[in-house]
Amino acid sequence: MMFVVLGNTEVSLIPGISIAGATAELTKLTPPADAEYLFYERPKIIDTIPVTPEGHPTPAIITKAAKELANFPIIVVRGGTYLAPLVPHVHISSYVGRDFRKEKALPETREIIDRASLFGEELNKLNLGEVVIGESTPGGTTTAQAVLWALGYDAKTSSASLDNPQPLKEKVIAEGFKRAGIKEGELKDKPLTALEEFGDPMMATVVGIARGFKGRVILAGGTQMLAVAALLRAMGGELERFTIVTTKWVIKDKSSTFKETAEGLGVEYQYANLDFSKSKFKGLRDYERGYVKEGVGAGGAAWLALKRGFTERDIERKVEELYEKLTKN
Ligand code: AAM
Repeated sequence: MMFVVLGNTEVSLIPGISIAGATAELTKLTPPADAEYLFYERPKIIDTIPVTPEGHPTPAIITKAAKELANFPIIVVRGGTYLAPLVPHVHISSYVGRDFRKEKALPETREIIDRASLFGEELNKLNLGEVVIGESTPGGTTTAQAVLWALGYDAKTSSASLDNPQPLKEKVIAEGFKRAGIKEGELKDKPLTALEEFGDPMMATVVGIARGFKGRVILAGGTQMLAVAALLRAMGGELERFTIVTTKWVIKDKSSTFKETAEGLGVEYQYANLDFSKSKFKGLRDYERGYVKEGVGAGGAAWLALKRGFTERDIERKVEELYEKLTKN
């Protein structure tokens, strides 16, 4: 079973920080549109799938391809977004993360974690064994880096962009740390405070579900899931039952410290080895150059399909087919 947790943060509105949407304003719609696209031919809330300003398609296309091939269930979870997705979903909250340069990002952290963990506890009764949890949270690599720094990890998170805006992220985080009056590592024993000050509702929701559910958890994402793992560890959890499953494009990203940070944290990871270099479409071929990379649990969804006997080539073919459909209608 797969969950896709939706979150928004005002951080995605800072010019230049996120390209997980055609414009900064449209990043507000990316999470619900990603979720809707998993179930329909195109999103409902907006007529086109989320794209970068240069038109690269959302990684939800990979998640959708894997889902259509392997037919596993996906439950959408609204961790906290501006708008509700127009698909059946679990409602945890409607709180959007605030701009942490100006105020606490998520004063509602405890409420979100409590509700999400109640949901996780109920899942125990379904004997699922394992769950895969993905995310869609534009601007989320910046909140993830802020949380990792607050917890004492000298990490660089990845980005939906080919040019990871690290200097901008670092400036924004420095402003947030100044506002909160803290230094790197100062919240290493205070994960809840780190989340309140710098986090986003996706992280709080995944932490809650992961603490309530007692089975194996596949954290389906890139460097944002490192922040989730770091929070879980700081809360005293063992990381043995967690594996981060991401994509080759995150592993290859030299602008981030995915491998080093995962190893430092002691969390296991795997990746899906998809290859779009032979695609007919530039938007997909550009994934090989480092655009987009991961999101909407793409790596974890591919992993689920592979486990059910499909191959990477099957997934690539299905993605191509879905993209073709979008260009025709
Ligand atoms: C989610 N939807 C996306 C997308 N993601 N649509 C297009 N491109 C993406 N990369 P950043 O911090 O740079 O905004 O990256 C995080 C976002 O990128 C998340 O929403 C993740 O799911 C992915």
